[in-house]
Amino acid sequence: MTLEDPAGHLLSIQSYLLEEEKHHPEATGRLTWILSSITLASKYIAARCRMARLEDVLGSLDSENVQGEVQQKLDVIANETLLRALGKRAGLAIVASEENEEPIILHTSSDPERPYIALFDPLDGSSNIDVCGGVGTIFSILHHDRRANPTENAVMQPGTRQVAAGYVLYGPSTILVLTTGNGVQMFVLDPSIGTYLLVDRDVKIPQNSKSYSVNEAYANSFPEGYQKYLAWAHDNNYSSRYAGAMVADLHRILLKGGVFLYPPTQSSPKGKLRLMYEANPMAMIIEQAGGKSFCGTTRTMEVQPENVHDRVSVVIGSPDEVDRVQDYLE
Ligand code: P6P
Repeated sequence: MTLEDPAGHLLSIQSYLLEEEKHHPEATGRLTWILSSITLASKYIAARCRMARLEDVLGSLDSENVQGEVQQKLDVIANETLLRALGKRAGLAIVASEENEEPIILHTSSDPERPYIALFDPLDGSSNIDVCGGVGTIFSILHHDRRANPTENAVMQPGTRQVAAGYVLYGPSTILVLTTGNGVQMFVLDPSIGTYLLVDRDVKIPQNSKSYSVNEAYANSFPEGYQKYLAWAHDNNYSSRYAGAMVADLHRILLKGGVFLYPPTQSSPKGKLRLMYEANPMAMIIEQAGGKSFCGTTRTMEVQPENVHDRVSVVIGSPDEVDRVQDYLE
């Protein structure tokens, strides 16, 4: 490892965020404070995931979340951890979670000291927990719109208005990938010192790769364009990888290239993935890394949300691979 190598520097995520602040004279430190609370919560969630079977927090509860999905015990633990970490942090006006029906208003819209909104999927792909599969936390930060009335309407902003986005992948190691609009940075948690260390700056997605990621069990109910694309991919020796957790699939695609698809299906005619706290943050990251993201033929980050839990279809990944899917959809 050399000093020219990002991993050659011993740079924690806190030091990176403070370094970034220097490029923004208008920075107040509130965004840094919010992002650091997310990193704190993710360390606790990572520890709970590692100990899940030993602490008997595997499996599901008898409850369902607002999505009508059976909640895993760790879904609730992860959600409560993020709410506890974020709820008391200066700078936040509203917090919205996949696990909560309504956004949580932390302060009235008149408070200029709270310029941000945080949205998150606390444990994406949580059904993988019981089988030690990859799971993740996805987060998105928006500017608060104090003119919104009622206040919770401030959340209804397209993804282009995101200030920051990121995910944490709880896998063989705990990886945090973050963008604040100035490229994509990658950190790895060193559990021996409890700190995320920078390992890669300005990550770029490969232009192309003969690999796609989709749940082909639903292929017969995909719209025709998607079926034609898959037939073309099968004829052109594409490989298929599907982890059942968007964070795990998209982290692989960010590093190795390829395309992730969640088309409309019979059971999810609008698509299954949530716009505000899954598709939009992942789209910001992938676009900042040089990739593309669409909902059908509309750029993901230009979709105007109507509800905080809106679902969308997704085609996201390497630019050449997304373009090829688009050719079959248009
Ligand atoms: P299916 C996890 O539940 C999730 O929201 C995404 O992380 C994942 O890509 C997708 O749903 C998996 O859905 O229908 O293939 O199980």
